[in-house]
Amino acid sequence: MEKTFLMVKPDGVQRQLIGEIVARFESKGFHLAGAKLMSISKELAEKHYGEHDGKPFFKDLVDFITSGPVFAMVWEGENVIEISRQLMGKTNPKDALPGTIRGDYGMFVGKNIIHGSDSPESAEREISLFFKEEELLEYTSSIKEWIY
Ligand code: RTP
Ligand code: MG
Repeated sequence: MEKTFLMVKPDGVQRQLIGEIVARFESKGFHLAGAKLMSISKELAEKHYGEHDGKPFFKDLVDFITSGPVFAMVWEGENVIEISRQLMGKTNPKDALPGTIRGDYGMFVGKNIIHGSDSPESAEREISLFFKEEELLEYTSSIKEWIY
C-alpha cells in the first residue's frame, strides 16, 4: 500500500492544530503507520528541503522548520500521496481553496501549516529521513474492509 510523509509544521503545532489535522486524514479513511513530535536539526532540514537549496526562500524555510517542534507522520492508503496534497491545498494559502487545510488555516506561504510528500520518490526519501523502520507499525483495524 502506498505511503506518504506528512508533517505539521511549527506554526501548526503552536496553533494547536495537530488534532484537527490528524482528524482530517483519519476521517478520509487513511491509515496511520507512524507519528512523533520532534525537533528538526538544521542538518535534517537542509536534507529534507534539499531540492530548494539555492532558492531565495531557502534560509527562511530552514530557519522556520527548525524553530519549534513538528509533528511527523506516515500515512498509508491507495493514492495517499496525491490525495494528501489535495487535502492540504495549494502551497500559498492565498490560492488554497476553503475546505483544504492550508485554505482553512494558513495565512502566509512561509507559514503554511503542513508539509506533504509530492511524489513516490520524495515520499520514500522523506520517510527514511524521519523514521526508522521499527517506528512504522503494522496493524489492522476491525473495519479493515471499508477503510485502509
Ligand atoms: P511543502 O514541501 O512544505 O509540503 O510545500 P509544497 O510542496 O507545497 O511547496 P514547495 O514548492 O516544496 O516549497 C516548500 C516550502 O517552501 C516555502 N516557500 N516559500 N516565499 C516563497 O516564495 C516560497 N515558496 C515556497 C513554503 O513554505 C513551502 O511550503
Ligand atoms: Mg514540497
